[in-house]
Amino acid sequence: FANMFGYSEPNQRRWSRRHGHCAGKTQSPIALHVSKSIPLHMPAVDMIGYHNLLPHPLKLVNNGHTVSITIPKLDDAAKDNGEFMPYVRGAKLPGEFEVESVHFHWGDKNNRGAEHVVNDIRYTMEMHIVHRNKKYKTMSEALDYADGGAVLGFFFNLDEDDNNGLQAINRHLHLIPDANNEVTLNVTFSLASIINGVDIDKFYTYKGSLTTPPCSEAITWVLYPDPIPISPKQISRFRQLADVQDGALVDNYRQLQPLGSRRVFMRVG
Ligand code: B30
Ligand code: ZN
Repeated sequence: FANMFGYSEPNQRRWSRRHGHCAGKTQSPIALHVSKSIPLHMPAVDMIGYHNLLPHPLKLVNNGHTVSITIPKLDDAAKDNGEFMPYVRGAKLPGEFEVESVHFHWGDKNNRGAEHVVNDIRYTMEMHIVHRNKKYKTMSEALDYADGGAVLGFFFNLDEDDNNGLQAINRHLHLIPDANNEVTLNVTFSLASIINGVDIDKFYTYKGSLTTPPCSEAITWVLYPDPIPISPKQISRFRQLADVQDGALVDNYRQLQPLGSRRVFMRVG
């Protein structure tokens, strides 16, 4: 695990030694504020195929820094059969972006875990649906370009009831307790089922980076401030996972980065 990265403050300050982009001027995450954003008339994000079941076999991976759902690429037979990967376009997205993976950032305590801060609120968890610009063949190629990726970010806050959509993931977390554990899910689900109930007409968007090394400045961010509920039992399953050093995998969020000369846009109808 020589190039593993850690989330402690001293560790985060060292990211840029190996990954120069982490010291760039358009990094993520940032603090989002209604009053500091530019209201803009723009279409909502079109989420095409978000209601379809994801292709299987889905894998759920504890990679030591997050839990990631990896989505298999479609083979030719599936494509001939009319299947396609869910994708997004619209808003200020520079093209069409296919879904690649989904992962989470969470805290050890309820008042932290999310990466972006929304109107001074640090939510309990943030989910990232990662997409690759269709004009690039692989994510690693896409990350070399400013228009390479798009991440839709969703926030979670505590609620007494279990979130049924999240259960598709949550009930498997105990099967991947340690770093580099993975499990193949025998059931699939739709992206729409996880973000069910969110007001997708309300969002912030800005140009930034991956929030982990290599911190590539390739991401158009879209963040939905309307939080999704998660129960105490559900968040505790995330907190029970272990990281690479066998410590608790918690507080896997990056420090806020300077906005610099960038502008954040907020959709108005
Ligand atoms: S995030 O949404 O900004 N947190 C990547 C994508 C999105 C974000 C962060 C990273 C990404 O594609 N990283 C390169 C691929 N990774 C594999 C992975 O996603 O699990 C390689 C790696 O970093 O070692 Cu972790
Ligand atoms: Zn992320």
